Amino acid sequence: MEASRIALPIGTALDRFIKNNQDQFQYASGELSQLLRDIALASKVVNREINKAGLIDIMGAIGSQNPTGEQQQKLDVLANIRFTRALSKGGEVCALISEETESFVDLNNDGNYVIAIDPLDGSSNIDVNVSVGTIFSIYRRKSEVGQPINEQDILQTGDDQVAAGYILYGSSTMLVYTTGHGVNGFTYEPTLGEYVLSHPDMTMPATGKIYSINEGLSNSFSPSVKAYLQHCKDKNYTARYIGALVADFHRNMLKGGIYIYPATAKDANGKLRLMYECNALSFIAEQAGGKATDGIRRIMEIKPMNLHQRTPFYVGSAEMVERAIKC
Ligand code: AHM
Ligand code: MG
Repeated sequence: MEASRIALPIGTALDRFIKNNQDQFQYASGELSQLLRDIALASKVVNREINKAGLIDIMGAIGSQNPTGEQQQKLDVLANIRFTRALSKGGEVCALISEETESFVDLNNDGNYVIAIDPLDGSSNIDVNVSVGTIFSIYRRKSEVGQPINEQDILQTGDDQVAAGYILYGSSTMLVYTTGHGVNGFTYEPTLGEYVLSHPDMTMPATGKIYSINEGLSNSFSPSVKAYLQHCKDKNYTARYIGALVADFHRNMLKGGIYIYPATAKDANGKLRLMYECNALSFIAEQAGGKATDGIRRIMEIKPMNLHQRTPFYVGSAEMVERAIKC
């Protein structure tokens, strides 16, 4: 019923927006809407904890490592707990996969959805009060409801996502998501405790002047990545790198730019995880008119072989990503 949908104005509360757009989804039964609400709710709790991180003793490393060998921060762990709890309660989710856990969490065999989440991305920024984010992808299960979930349900490609989004905990907190019908951004109004529509129908400029890459690693970049960086310099582009993917991506989405995490000598497949970081941001980028590739293929076409698989990642304004691919 596309024709009857009312375009909601800036300032519309997230709940109302989700409800208004529910029928865009082919399996509309309210379950996906509920999941988005659950994610929004958990993000408010995480936002509160991040905001008080400097005040109480929840900052700093917890001492354990996550499955890819990095040190976990206390807030990583807390965020993982908050999102897992929020997504477990309603019964819609059959399996949850998280950057912070080795294997998937088997939830409810009657649930229709699989969620992949990076509960707190860019967490090395926590101790220095710089932006961090949450990234999520939502998939329909492939196997029959009621059956135990299997590998097919878990290892889906980015093209199978039915929704994806991120939360940016920055100078203000924003939730940006897509269900495959464009991208909309909501800003958190802390005194009301509500996300309100602030960035309707977000589109990424076709080109821009910002390039975001950890250039400190450039000695180990391939000649083609070096050539693209030279092109950026020849064009007098501006380098901007926060070191928190959501924040770098969000800025480039609004202003036009490219984010690159290429293969390096240390990480032959780059650093970023296909299932927790790259797929969701690729879905959003494409929905906003941008592009995302590993240098050869669209990110969303890559068939994951394991949960914590990494991939080189080039994402952003379409013309800039195309130029990088040409290199
Ligand atoms: P994390 O998921 O362990 O936080 O790592 C992902 C982060 C991204 O947010 C960021 O863009 C990248 O790692 C920065 O890596 P580097 O410090 O190697 O440039
Ligand atoms: Mg991450």
